[in-house]
Amino acid sequence: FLSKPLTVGIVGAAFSGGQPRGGVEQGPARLVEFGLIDQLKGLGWNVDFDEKFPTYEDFKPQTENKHKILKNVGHVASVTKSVAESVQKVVEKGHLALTLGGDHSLAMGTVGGSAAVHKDVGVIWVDAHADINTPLTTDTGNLHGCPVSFLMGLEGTKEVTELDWLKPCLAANRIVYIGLRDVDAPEKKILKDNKIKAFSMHDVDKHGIGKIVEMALEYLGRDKPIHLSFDVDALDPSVAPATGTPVRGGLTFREGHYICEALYETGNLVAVDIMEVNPMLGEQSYVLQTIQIGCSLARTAMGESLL
Ligand code: B3U
Ligand code: MN
Ligand code: MN
Repeated sequence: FLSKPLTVGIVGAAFSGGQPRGGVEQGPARLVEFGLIDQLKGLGWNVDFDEKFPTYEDFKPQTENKHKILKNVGHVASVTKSVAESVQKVVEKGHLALTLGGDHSLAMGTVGGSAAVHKDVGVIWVDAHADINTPLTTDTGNLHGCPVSFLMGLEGTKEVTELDWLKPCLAANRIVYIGLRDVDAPEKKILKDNKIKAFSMHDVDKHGIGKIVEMALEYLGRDKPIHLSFDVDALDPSVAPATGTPVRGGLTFREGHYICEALYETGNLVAVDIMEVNPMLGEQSYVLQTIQIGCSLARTAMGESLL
């Protein structure tokens, strides 16, 4: 699905408005500062990168949030719309879209953008959380817990008119989760009712990560374009501590990287998101460790191998 010579378009999504903790908007800048661009060039990629990516401050709406529970809807809507346009442009050119987050509400934009080009895209959503709350089920009102329901157009999403730029673009059978371990009760019901393929940490323990990725690819189709949306909180907090909602019992360092390596090997990746790196959380050494991992996940998804 990618044209030669291989080119990656970097979408720096410096945005934290889908959740309450500041700092995650600094993720992209810190990943770039750490040398990600040169690392990707070192792997042989042409890198399309605009140094001054938007801060999205001027995307703030003039009007107040009118929703009872959902927070910050107008801002999330305008930012995700812009991200969708950026990702779509990259993918249309036959380039890999690498989005650096930023919180995971941004995936409404990233998946929206890739699905606009590839109707049959399969999403591999690596996360501790299912991020499939709807406006009717969310407890927190944080939109980073809801992007998948908006992508699917589940009950209650259509009423959120700010987000109606996003048309339902993801069928329930075009996503596979890996790493789940903190799923709200109504989300469990949504996963069940819609027969959504989800591998929890229990399944990773049971089958091993090799088998899990194989089953995920078998399910989505080996000849289909793939969008990897990687929330670093899928990793164990001992591996990636600097993130807003860490949950113990997560993927090991190797399991996380294995997923990226195996998806690269398919040759079918069209988009990769590295989300929820928050450089403001925790001690400097923990922050650095998490930034390093954000970079190495991206590199392994783009061909860096151990041998
Ligand atoms: N399910 C909860 C918690 C959560 C979701 N995603 C993250 N946290 N990172 C919610 O807010 O919807
Ligand atoms: Mn997430
Ligand atoms: Mn998460």
